Amino acid sequence: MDKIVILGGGESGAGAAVLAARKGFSVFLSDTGLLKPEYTRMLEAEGIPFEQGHPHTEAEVLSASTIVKSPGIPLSAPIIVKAREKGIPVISEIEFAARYTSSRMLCITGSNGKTTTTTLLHHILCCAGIDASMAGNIGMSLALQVATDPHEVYVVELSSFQLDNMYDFHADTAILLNITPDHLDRYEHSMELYADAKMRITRNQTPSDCFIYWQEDPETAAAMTRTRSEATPLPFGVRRTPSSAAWLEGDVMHISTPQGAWSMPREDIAIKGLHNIYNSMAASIAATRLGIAPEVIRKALASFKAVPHRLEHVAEIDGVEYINDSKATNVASTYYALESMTRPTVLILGGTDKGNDYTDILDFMRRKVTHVVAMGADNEKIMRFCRDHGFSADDTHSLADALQACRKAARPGDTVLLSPCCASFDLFKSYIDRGDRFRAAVLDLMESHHNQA
Ligand code: UMA
Ligand code: ADP
Repeated sequence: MDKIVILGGGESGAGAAVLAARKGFSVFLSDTGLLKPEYTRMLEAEGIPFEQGHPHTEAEVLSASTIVKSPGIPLSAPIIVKAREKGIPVISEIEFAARYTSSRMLCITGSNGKTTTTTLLHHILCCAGIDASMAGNIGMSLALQVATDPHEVYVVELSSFQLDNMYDFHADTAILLNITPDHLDRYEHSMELYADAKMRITRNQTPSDCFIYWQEDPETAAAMTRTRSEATPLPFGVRRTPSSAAWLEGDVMHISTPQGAWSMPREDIAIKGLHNIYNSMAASIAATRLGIAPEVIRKALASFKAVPHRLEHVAEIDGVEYINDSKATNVASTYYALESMTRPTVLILGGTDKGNDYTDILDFMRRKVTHVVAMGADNEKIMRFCRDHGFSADDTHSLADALQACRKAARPGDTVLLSPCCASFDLFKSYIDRGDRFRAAVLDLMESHHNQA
């Protein structure tokens, strides 16, 4: 019997193990850390042997006929290098899961906007009465869904880590939102390698499939010269070109595909900011191509609720609006957060820096930011940037101090924006923990304010 070894026992690995067991393989799962109880229970219920809390046992792993690698494990991990030297195929959970389903795959990648666009497209499909589910870099793993809770259509958010080990996978619809620097430590600090990983979303596509991409993105254009796609191109952007499938004319979004053409005023779209217009264009093109009626798509775009931690309005206190954009963990996402600000802004920046070049946001900062509050274990780089460019700034090392500094700096009519440009791991468990604690602290502030009034 073929032996499948699963490396990593998180959401991805546990799901892959269950699917492999149900498909009759001999399965072994190995995790160097400790498994969450929910995953231990899952493996035990299926009778799947596993090891945890110590280095991968080489003899077990290297006797596999196929290895399914969790996305968090880098390709440079010694066990992966050894497996590849031995000629053992190393695939991702998505590649493995897709072998056991013929459901339609609508796939989304990009440096920023994946979760928003995946959730939006899923919302449109649900509004159209389609049996669709989200998978990939979001929610329940694709493998577990294929094994236990199958759907007709999957809207799959794909990270470059997942794409790295995809070979025969085929996306009916591929969306590439944008390519800006992120996760470069996993790609030998090469934008080209990172961009080429993103382009793997178009592998195995044929002219009956479509490739939806942002045509004004220089990195995507460069990557497309290296990787030719057979899929029907359906590009979007602000400006209309002869090949455009979506564009803006004044404040109206236009969609035009062979399956239908329609338009919608920008102000009727629930999620705000130019970046969300791009996300709306991508999701709308995909939905139109599936034959969903424009009225249904328009209604869905108007009723969509922003995903938490992405430009999430938290509260208005003393005329100051507080916005949680904790998911802005790189420069490009903060750039678009600032682009969408309509009021003078007190900006909370900081955390684990990924080699950021803050000059990319300098223009918007000059136009919109009245004060910076640095919030991180080490704020030296941000403080120096603020000094060099004449921004007043506070150097804080906790959420409580950061919020106090914001309270002092913000005037009625201002916005306090948490859009940190950085990962969260210096002071918080994750971006979710950072955003949740920011939201809770602001809501506490609002409550004590009401009690005083
Ligand atoms: N591990 C080993 N050996 C190693 C290194 C790690 O066994 O050498 C183990 C760890 O101890 C851990 C497991 O591998 O138990 C972790 O695997 P993982 O990091 O791949 O995490 P999963 O829980 O399986 O979640 C992964 C994705 N995580 C990452 O890509 C880091 C989830 O995306 C995804 O939802 C899930 O698979 C289901 O497909 C999360 C994410 O943070 C949301 N993604 C990154 C991002 O959005 O920036 C890319
Ligand atoms: P991802 O899943 O790719 O990380 P999210 O939808 O979670 O994307 O958004 C991450 C961050 O990027 C948030 O701060 C959000 O406001 C911002 N963002 C969302 N869409 C885009 C886009 N198309 N371009 C740039 N930034 C975006």
